[in-house]
Amino acid sequence: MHSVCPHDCPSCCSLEVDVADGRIVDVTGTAGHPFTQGVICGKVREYAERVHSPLRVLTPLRRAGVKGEGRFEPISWDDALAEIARRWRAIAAEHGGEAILPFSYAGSMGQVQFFAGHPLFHALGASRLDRSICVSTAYTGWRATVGQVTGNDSEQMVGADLVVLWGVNAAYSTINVMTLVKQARQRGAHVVVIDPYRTPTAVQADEHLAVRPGTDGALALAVMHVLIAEGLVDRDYVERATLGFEALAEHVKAWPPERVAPIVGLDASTIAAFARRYGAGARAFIRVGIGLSRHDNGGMTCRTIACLPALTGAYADPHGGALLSSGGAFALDLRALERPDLMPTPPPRVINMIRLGRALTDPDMRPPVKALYVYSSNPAAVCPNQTLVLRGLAREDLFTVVHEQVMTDTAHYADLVLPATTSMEHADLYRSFGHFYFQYAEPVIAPQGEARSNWEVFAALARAMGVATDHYARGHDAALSAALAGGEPHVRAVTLERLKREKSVRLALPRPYLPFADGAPTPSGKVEFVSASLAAHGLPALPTWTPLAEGPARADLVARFPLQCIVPPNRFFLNSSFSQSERLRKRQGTPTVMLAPDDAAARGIVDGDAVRVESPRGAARFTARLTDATRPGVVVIEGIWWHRFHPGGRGVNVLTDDRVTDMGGGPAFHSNLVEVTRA
Ligand SMILES: Nc1nc2c(c(=O)[nH]1)N[C@H]1C(S)=C(S)[C@@H](COP(=O)(O)OP(=O)(O)OC[C@H]3O[C@@H](n4cnc5c(=O)[nH]c(N)nc54)[C@H](O)[C@@H]3O)O[C@H]1N2
Ligand SMILES: Nc1nc2c(c(=O)[nH]1)N[C@H]1C(S)=C(S)[C@@H](COP(=O)(O)OP(=O)(O)OC[C@H]3O[C@@H](n4cnc5c(=O)[nH]c(N)nc54)[C@H](O)[C@@H]3O)O[C@H]1N2
Ligand code: SF4
Ligand SMILES: [Mo]
Repeated sequence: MHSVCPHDCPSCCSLEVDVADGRIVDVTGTAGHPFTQGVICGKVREYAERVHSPLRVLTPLRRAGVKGEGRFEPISWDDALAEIARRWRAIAAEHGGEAILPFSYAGSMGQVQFFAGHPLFHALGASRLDRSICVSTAYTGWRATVGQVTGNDSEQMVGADLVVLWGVNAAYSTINVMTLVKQARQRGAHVVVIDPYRTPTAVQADEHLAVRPGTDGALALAVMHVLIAEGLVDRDYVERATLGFEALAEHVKAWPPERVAPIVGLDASTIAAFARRYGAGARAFIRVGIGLSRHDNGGMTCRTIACLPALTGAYADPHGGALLSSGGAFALDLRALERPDLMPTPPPRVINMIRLGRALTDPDMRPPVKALYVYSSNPAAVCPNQTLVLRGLAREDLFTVVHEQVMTDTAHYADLVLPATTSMEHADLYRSFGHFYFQYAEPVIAPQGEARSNWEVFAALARAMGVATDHYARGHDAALSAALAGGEPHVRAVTLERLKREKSVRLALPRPYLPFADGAPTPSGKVEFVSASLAAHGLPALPTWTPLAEGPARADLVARFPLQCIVPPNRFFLNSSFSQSERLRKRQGTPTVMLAPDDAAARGIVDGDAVRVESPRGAARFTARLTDATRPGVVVIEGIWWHRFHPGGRGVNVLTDDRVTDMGGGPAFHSNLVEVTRA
């Protein structure tokens, strides 16, 4: 039976599911889907184990122990819904609607489940959540240069001469890109990976540029310096499609490879050779990862990289260009799903999700957050500054509801846990952030236990609270149809009827898709080397590089925390999802920190030692893995383990900070200084 992977992964794979006796028995990738091409990751191959997990929540539960302990007793749906309505009414009456905070992210990328709560919470006048944890920084930077979060279709990279995988570990995070990379390589493309450590993606490349974390902006400036100094610029493209070339040319004179070399940690000759290779022709495709934006300077980094194909004219080449994300191409009319018209005026306050810990513990919050409703996210594990998040979640006076598929770390802190359906049990429409196909999936099995979808629960809560009932009464198909019909023309061409019939429908975009061939949807209509909108926000108008707020330039911190620590995804979890799986935990091994042998020797650490990693925020325990895959001075902690499976009971995000990056209010997950010691 057909399905679609619901997870927050650019691949958004089309799935074939074998079902027997109402249970999932096997999940594989759809061979005929042009992007999936029959390949899916090792996580979703084990989906049967997730759907039928012993940690699955199957009935509503009420807390029977202290917060965090995880003792619960079953209750009925009617009792759970009545209790929520009673508590919310009392809280809203005493403190106002803003004392209620919804908290969600992309547990499901299905548009019904993702947006299901917005109309209810808007109608309640609840605090709004800035869903900034993943792409905000990258998208804000990208838009500054090219106006829209889209780019050249990665299927087009197959014909490229040069493929650059810049800050993306596709072998883990979007495996189908590797299918395309391999095809490009077989046709003769040279593949370069730019990443602080030698990832499995880098191992498969022709060349690995091991930059220091947070220095890609400087590297891109040096590339521009060489392109311009050596006349490797497409004058015709620059003339017709860009703004501010003269100012850029003057500006990058100050960024020769010799100056940049000590910043990025590569030889000047290596940088110049990369620039010349990039400038050799327009048939160069850059796949930019969102991972590299998770730094203090991450927005500017993405903005700067987006300038490169505009210098060489690669944006106009059928096999060149760049893609950060295809997300903005799915230009639905979100008002139909979110219903901002239901909000009171003035609209309620906005709380940045990466500062959840602060929102829950700050004594100056007016009104205080008294009710938290978590769905499609596991903030106890994934949010930065975990210590503060857990302190907030432990508050006795906070009424917390968690709607979940599995008993997560966050669920352990709930007053009420509600059972959620998986994508195998509900219908939804999926958009991707790596390809250009809308997909639709029907349920393939019945809801497990008493599980209900986000839409069903919010519809029931809307009835119980007596708000937004019309929206839910019309049903999710009506909302989806309206969102499609109100979208941009290439979205409008995709109807729900067609999706139900064909399952996967490409956006009505031309092939090859060259959105920036003659300009870009910025205020000037051009690819902007100079951005007046950034200047208006007090940011540099020209691409530039600034040292990390928490990096080697911070002598005060470096004395105590001399190592840079990045915290990218691991292979077998997806954020914290799949950490529930015993099988995948086994394959993943144990929470580890990768250390260069020299750094380890200087600390008397040998491979396999239990170590303590400490940042200015706190400390957690890991197993040391000595490897020359990372350079001295840079340590790597992959993946997010649930606390209860972590030695010491605290995870990686104890180390990370909740300060915001240069743009978009996103987190600087990878800008950490740490020290590692033997435990
Ligand atoms: N297996 C697996 N797959 C996933 C996820 C997962 O947790 N596990 N998460 C999913 C989600 S939510 C997302 S948003 C996507 C993320 O996927 P992408 O945005 O495509 O990025 P990642 O693969 O996370 O990229 C992280 C890479 O960036 C590198 N990096 C870190 N700092 C720098 C830097 O300063 N410069 C450069 N050049 N590189 C740097 C890291 O070392 C790592 O290899 O993946 C999705 N897919
Ligand atoms: N250290 C570190 N921290 C990170 C990152 C990193 O690279 N390093 N990456 C960050 C990124 S990119 C992201 S996107 C965030 C992700 O953070 P989250 O979005 O919180 O991701 P998950 O940990 O996958 O948790 C999603 C939860 O939603 C549940 N769920 C799935 N579908 C549904 C549904 O339909 N209904 C309901 N009610 N629940 C559902 C799943 O069971 C799962 O527990 O984490 C961030 N945190
Ligand atoms: S997690 Fe990503 S690669 Fe794995 S099946 Fe889902 S969409 Fe495909
Ligand atoms: Mo993400």
